[in-house]
Amino acid sequence: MSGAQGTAKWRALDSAHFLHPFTNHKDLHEKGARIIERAEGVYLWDSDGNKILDAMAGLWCVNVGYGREELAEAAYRQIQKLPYYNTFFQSAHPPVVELSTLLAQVTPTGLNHVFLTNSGSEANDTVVRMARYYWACLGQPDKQTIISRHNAYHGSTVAAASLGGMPAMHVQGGLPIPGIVHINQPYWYREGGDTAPEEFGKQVAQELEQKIAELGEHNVAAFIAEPIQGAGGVIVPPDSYWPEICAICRRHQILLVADEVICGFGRTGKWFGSDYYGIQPDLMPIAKGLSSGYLPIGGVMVADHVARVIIEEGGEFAHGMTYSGHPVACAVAVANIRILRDEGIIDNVRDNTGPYLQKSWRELAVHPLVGEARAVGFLGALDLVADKATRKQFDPAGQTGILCRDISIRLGLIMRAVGDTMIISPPLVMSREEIDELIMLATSALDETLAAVQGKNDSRGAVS
Ligand code: PXG
Repeated sequence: MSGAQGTAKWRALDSAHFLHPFTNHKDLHEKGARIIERAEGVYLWDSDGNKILDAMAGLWCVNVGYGREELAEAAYRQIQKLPYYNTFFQSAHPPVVELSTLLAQVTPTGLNHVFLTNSGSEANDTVVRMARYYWACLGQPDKQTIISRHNAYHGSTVAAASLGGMPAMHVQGGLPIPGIVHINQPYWYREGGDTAPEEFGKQVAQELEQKIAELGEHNVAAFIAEPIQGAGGVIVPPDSYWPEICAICRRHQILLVADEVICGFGRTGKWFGSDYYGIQPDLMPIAKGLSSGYLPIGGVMVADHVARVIIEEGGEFAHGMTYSGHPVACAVAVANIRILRDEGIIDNVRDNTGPYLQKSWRELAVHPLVGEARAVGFLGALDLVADKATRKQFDPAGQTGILCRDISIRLGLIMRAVGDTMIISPPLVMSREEIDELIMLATSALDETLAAVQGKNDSRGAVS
């Protein structure tokens, strides 16, 4: 069944049975879900046959684009040969060893070990346990507290949501768990006021040092941050931020955790956000682009000096999942990394399509609705404002973003709204022509949004 009838059937069954993540179900049941049936390259097709340009790469993950036969074949071959075996009890299999070796090659220098998980959330749960375990192995069991940032996103399990700094997540389920505290984020446009960006970057980084002093260095295990905050609104820190953070972590002997779940595997035009900013992390969670989302897999890259302690000083690290190092997911991740490497996809983002996208995207700053347009690699954000001169936000906050998102999707472009910030994270294989289409559609979405907020147009892009 296809077309309107098919859509109605899928929507009815979806409403009847499926509980969606991060969704207000009452709203969804009134509207009905968008049913995506297939995809190719950078395009999706919904059950009504609409073709949609996916400027979010699924959920920041389909880095090599949709429809890569090599990945389907890698999965098929591995399922035939060995669909599952565990990596507990002193077992391994070729795909997990191959992936671990390949990861040691493509990740920053000194990160030559990996602990594998099934998602970014599990990777960050692993970070919490491993960082604390590391210090315990070194005879410093009080070094337990992990410092994170307000408005960070590190996942949705209990520990990962606690690391995250999203108030809406913390109020549900009594989070954060003990031993996790937050400092401010380096969001200059919304929080920097009259302070120059570089000065602001330094100031917020120095909050880390203040927090360490307040807690006592002997109680702090680690600091965790995304090189560029993704789900928080593609927040690009001022250049002064990361060097200061790195220096503080070294000065005080606390582990530096760079959450590369979004920034990893080419998103910034370098293999990792840590390469982009010159960060040398001690632990580095990865997921999403690791398999381009074709199968669920995540992990934590572990620096040699941390791995040495766990291997030589520890006994058994009592942590792991049935599917840690799942052979089929590993085989797909290996094939995916080879595509990224052998086709020069990341270099192309760095040298060709990335600069092209960034230039066009930044030009959207002339639009009356756009306060700031920022972009790095294949990540972009537009902060929508009611008044450009004062950076005044819309009241109520968030509705204009949702309006713009709904208009955008109706026009055939998946752009995501974080409050009143529009964000993109396209597949890394997007061509210049497809970028032109993205910019054209985003411009139309902004124009229609402006007309709607000015009340000139009874837009069909209803607020959800
Ligand atoms: N770290 C970061 C930096 C992430 O962005 C996770 C960890 C957790 O990964 P898993 O695989 O457990 O989802 C993420 C995930 C959004 C959105 O709305 C972003 C994520 C997940 C779901 C929604 O932007 N990022």
